[in-house]
Amino acid sequence: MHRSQHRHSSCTREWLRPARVVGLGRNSLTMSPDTAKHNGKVQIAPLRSMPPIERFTPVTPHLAISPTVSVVVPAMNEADNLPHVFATLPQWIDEIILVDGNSVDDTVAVARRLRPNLKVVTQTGKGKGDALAAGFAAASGDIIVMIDADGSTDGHEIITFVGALVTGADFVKGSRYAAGGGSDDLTFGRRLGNKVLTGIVNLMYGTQYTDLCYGYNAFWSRHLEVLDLDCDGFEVETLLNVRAAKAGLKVHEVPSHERNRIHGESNLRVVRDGMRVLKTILREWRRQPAPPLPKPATAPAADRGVA
Ligand SMILES: Nc1nc2c(ncn2[C@@H]2O[C@H](COP(=O)(O)OP(=O)(O)OP(=O)(O)O)[C@@H](O)[C@H]2O)c(=O)[nH]1
Ligand SMILES: [Mg+2]
Repeated sequence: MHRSQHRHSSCTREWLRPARVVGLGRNSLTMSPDTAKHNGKVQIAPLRSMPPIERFTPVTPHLAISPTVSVVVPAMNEADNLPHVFATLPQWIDEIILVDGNSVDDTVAVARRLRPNLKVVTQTGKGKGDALAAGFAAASGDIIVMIDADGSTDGHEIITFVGALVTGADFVKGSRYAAGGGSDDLTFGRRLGNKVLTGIVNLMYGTQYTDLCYGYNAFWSRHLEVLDLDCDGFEVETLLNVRAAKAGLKVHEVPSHERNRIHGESNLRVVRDGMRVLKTILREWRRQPAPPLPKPATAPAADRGVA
């Protein structure tokens, strides 16, 4: 057999054997059998459970994902901020759901003008928690991302949340305190309150959260049942974080930078809402543990939806 033919056939045989990359040297990749070097390029054998290639949406020049992504935006009188917020949302998002809190400004009209295919949900109850519950119920994506409508959360960061989900997390928390995160918005009082409340949750639930009351989070929609959102106000993020821990979800934190609200007034009242958060933490402690995790529909998250 000609030498080059021999090289080619041994390479093909190698390619057919299942396995994974086992080491990355300075100039070389140590391969175990489901990778192979062909014409100088490393090739990785397709995973058995991978969806067909048409199901993948490119999200960066280096990454394509197969799960669909819904973004839920609670908004109450945010007409002036929505153009800024929507301008940061990436094109590859499958669905945007605006949950209108009976706004008295042009929130809904502005949103529809910016994104004609937007889904609008008008909440029937009161508060951000109620709005998010309604938005989550209306979402059809495999992944749900929640962001604020006041310009404080940046849609460009969505890829970081989605990236953590497709590589194995069940629930991803934005954190202003993780390395790379920050806030232009936290006053001394809010920072202190958030720190104390985060510490209480970590102590009670064995978590290692660095942030608790932050509105930028994402999760697989299949976990909606265990998250079982049933609250009204700004305690909503705490409830999600505590329920995720109680249900044994794999929670990752990703750094996020919170900006100041661009226009309008905050709806948060530090003492009132701080007390609601504390009550939520204690009430959840007294309640039954969350029901067991649902079985994944197919393979583990890390095996699905990332290319
Ligand atoms: N639909 C709906 N949205 C709400 C309600 N309350 C707050 N929101 C939205 O929830 C998001 C967060 O509310 P903010 O008032 O900014 O509260 P915050 O971010 O904790 O406070 P700041 O840091 O001061 O902005 C914003 O997009 C609000 O428009 C509500 O009752 N219904
Ligand atoms: Mg805000």
